[in-house]
Amino acid sequence: MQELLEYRSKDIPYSRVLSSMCTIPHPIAIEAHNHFIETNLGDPGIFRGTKELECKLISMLGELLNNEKAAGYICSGGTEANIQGIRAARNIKAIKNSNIVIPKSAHFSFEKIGDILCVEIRRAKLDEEYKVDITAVEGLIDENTVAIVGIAGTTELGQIDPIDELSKLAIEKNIMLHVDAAFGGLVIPFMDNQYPFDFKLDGVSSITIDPHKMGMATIPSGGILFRDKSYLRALEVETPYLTVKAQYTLTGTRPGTGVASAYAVLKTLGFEGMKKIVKTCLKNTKVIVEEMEALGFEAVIEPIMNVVCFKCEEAERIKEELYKMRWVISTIREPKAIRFVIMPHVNEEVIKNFISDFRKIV
Ligand code: 0PR
Repeated sequence: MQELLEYRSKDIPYSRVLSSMCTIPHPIAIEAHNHFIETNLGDPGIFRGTKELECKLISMLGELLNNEKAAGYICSGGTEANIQGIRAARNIKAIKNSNIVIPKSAHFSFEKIGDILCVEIRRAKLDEEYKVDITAVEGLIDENTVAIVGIAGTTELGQIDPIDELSKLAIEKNIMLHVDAAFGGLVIPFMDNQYPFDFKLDGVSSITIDPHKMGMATIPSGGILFRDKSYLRALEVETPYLTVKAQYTLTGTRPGTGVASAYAVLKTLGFEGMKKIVKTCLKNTKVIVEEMEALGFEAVIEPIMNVVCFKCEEAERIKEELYKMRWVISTIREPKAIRFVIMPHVNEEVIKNFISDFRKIV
């Protein structure tokens, strides 16, 4: 145990991390997690209660995303959720040499998707606000396109694509629309400004929404939700010797801890509690913006959610200098900028400490 703790002590605590989309789990999430440590949803006939809980959580998330009929499961994270969303689209369409059209701003998990699923990945350019350009998406669609993708909360800038327009396009072209709301799914519903991004839009067929990001659940807890359960059938394989006859998940053995912890947080905080957390993160994002502007930095876009980037030619050097001081920030390449994610652990005190060290560097 001593050996383990020595290694663990080398990790950088979240109080010095301004680059992560994960955070310290909510205390109720940890308690819930501990009760489910031995559960395996890969064999739901054994873990019947945990499976029932997963169904309840999916209904809860479905309700949040404006669709009581939503079907899906809690997975290892946004990567698996995106894989499964596209895999369902590919299997349903069953076209040879299929392709998907994604925004240039899409998360790198789509690189893996192209490789694993053998679908061609077509990247549509962005407009001046870093949202996907609808005309570019339309221009890339052809008879082999099985799905288009929109991002509700881009990894780098927290921008939201025009999902309503993508939805119209998906309906018109009779193809699927997968929305990657891995981060934004548990932010946007709780913001004062509303952005259409969920199943309320008829063209949306699947949504990635990760409780282990803004849902403050324990890792791993990702989410994939489909418009209805017919999509899950496109993912099924037979499981002859299990307590159930088929499996639609990507992994076999999978933990129930993420289900329990995500459920516990949402149930305990409720809609109003989540709203408060999001409000605080947005307020702290404003604090960072004010501090950075006072130092002469300009935001790449006015932050929509609790992700913000500041133009900086020396972003890489500054990141390295900060890392030597045990601060973790991130950078983006286009445009060259410093990136912050203002998660619940990035409170006013963390910001104050950070800015004080940041000033020394710049
Ligand atoms: N989709 C979007 C929009 C994402 O931002 C991410 C991850 C994913 C999908 C993939 O999710 P998983 O990593 O759960 O498979 N976004 C962060 C990123 O790659 C994840 C992250 C979290 C990175 C914590 C660093 C970190 O410390 O930047």
